[in-house]
Amino acid sequence: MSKRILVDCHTHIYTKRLVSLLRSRTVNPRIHTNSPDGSEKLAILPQEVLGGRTVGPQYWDVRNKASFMNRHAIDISIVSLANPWLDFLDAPQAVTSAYECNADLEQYCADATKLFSAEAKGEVEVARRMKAFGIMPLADGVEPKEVVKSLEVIKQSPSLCGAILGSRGLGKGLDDPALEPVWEKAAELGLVLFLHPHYGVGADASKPDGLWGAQDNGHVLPLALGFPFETAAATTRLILAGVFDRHPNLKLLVAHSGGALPILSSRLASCVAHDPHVCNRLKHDPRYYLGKLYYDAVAYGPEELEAVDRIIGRAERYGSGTDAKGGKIQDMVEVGVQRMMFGTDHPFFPPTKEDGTVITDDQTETWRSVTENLEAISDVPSWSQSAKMGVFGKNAVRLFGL
Ligand code: 5CU
Repeated sequence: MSKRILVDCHTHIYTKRLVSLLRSRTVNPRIHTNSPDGSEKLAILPQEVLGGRTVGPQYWDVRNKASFMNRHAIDISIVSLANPWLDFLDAPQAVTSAYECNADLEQYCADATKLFSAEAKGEVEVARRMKAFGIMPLADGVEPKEVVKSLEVIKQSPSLCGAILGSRGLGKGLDDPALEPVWEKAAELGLVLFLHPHYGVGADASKPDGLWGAQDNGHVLPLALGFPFETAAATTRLILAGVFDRHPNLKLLVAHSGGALPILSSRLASCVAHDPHVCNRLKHDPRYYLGKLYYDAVAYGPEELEAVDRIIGRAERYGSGTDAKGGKIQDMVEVGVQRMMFGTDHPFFPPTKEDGTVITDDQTETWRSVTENLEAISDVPSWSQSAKMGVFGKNAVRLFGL
């Protein structure tokens, strides 16, 4: 059995330039020090009126990311900018900022290589250990040709192996026809696009004071439910707009194991089948397209991972029309799992103390959000050892050409 390689395909940072920008702002997204203890808080979610999450160097310092990787035996990280990316900037700022961020991300990876070279332990060649998703200038009013240009820049950047994006696109969502050249270019260049939520669907259940519910539920509702529904809605809009029919080679990695989409996919298929207007514009049953996507394995439980694998595997049955024909589910086991990849969501979800306070100095702690996701992969009953090795890292090595 070959040695395990662990690749973290879902791990975030803010570049130092973005941190300075967030510190200079008086409305969300911003970093402020208005909390009672005066510590810096990152307030990014749209309804987050008070507070935010405690931030420190783990959000921007490469030494911190390297220490986190070494502590958790992560061989390779593909870092991505954290939400809300450049969504909040005006068009000229977004275009300039995308160039700056992509240069800063390249430098971040170079700095990591220097750090890892100084330590030089581990099996993976140091220059391969830190990679990044680039960023496109997706904000209101940006010309699609600027977005296309950014993909060309990303393709030329040695450490960038795809691009992260949210669900807003140029302000009208991802099924905006203006984005057509973007999908075309990403598919042509073979770049993986990583779709990640920020706004939350159903987030309007919040109260004006930002407590999300009649009780103070902290960040639980928007993160656990709002995020996955947003991801499901954004991916569904891409599918229903025929984007994967026109660009079958488009590689889309979907955050949090596809959010709510896998479990709702047969309901989606039924709703489409009952709506000829929508049904007639698609080449396939909606479930087919789930087999064309890639999924992180940030689901925290073996049962959920197994269900996603089966649902993706089942998609093959819907390849040639709108009926379910051929292939038993058992035949499809380990088709889906080859499209799934380990992730941590670092530096979000840091360890907490028993009294509930967040541990901000995280240089020594093992993070539950990591161990839970590792154990979930190890514990999927139907996965062979080689399928698990794929999810730990080999699938990502293959997809990203690492
Ligand atoms: O804690 C949070 O708000 C987040 C976030 O904003 N983005 C993310 O990827 N994970 C957690």
